[in-house]
Amino acid sequence: MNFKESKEILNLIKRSNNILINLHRGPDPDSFSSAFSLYVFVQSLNKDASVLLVKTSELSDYLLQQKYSDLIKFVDYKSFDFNKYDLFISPDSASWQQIANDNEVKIPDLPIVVIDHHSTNERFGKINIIDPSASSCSEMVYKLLVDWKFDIDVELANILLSGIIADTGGFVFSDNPETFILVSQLMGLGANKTEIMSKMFRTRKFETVKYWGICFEKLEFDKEHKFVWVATSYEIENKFKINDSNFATLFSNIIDGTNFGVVMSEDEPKSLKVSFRGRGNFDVSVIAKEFGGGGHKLAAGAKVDGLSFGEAVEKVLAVCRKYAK
Ligand SMILES: [Mn+2]
Repeated sequence: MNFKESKEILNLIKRSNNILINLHRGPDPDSFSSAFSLYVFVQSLNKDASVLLVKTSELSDYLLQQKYSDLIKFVDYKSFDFNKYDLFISPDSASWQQIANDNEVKIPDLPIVVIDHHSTNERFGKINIIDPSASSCSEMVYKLLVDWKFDIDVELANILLSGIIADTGGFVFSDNPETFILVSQLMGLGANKTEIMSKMFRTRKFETVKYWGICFEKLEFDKEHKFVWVATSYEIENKFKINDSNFATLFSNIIDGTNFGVVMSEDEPKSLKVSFRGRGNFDVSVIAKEFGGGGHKLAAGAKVDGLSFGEAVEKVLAVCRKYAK
């Protein structure tokens, strides 16, 4: 058994009929892959299942092209009626806030199974499997499916591998040898690593690359504190409307002489999305935490709401400088 909780979770699923599975706000491919892998499994047991996403979130171009993306139910957790459901499975989500995207929405009164690899996870479930050494939640779901002796077909192997590839930034952010053993197993089941990598990292719209040009142009180097940063206002975001630029992951953390990179974008007026990407041994998750965000040592994120663009950017930079020392 990969997890001591595997059997208990399986029993819980078997006893349930209407099952909810969530994507976290601003879903990434790992959120998507882990949720729909669980969806496929639950469906195989003839259960009714729904995959929920808070309606304030948008899907990236990459996710829009994936099978199952049209099954996502966009919901307002504030008014959602949980009554007819008997189980809530939450993959890749560190807190209820990351699911509901609203501090006022209370955790629903039904059994919750939390499966996550964020060290910042708040353990808000009845059963919580948290493994910060896992590269991705998809890796954990794969191990659960193995424990449940599920017959993983080529399609599911591809979905699972996509989640692992995404969260490791194309195998850059993982040093756990076990991850590569699991990757090898998924490839053995028919998953196509080259095709996934090509679609995820080497296929971008022309407009996205032009948008990156603006980010490069605006990139600043704080030499004293050894980090680079860029901030784009709502005016720019609204003009390009690019919801999956990946500038942070691809470029903000490759610059010589830096410990980390910060990419800020005002996606909505007075709502600044902040992505931190560490380099080497620098832990950016502590900076994200100061803003109520979270994530991993080398990749973390947060949101700063309610301040003007200039004020929000200054606030983020001040905290970055505090931790840079
Ligand atoms: Mn993840």
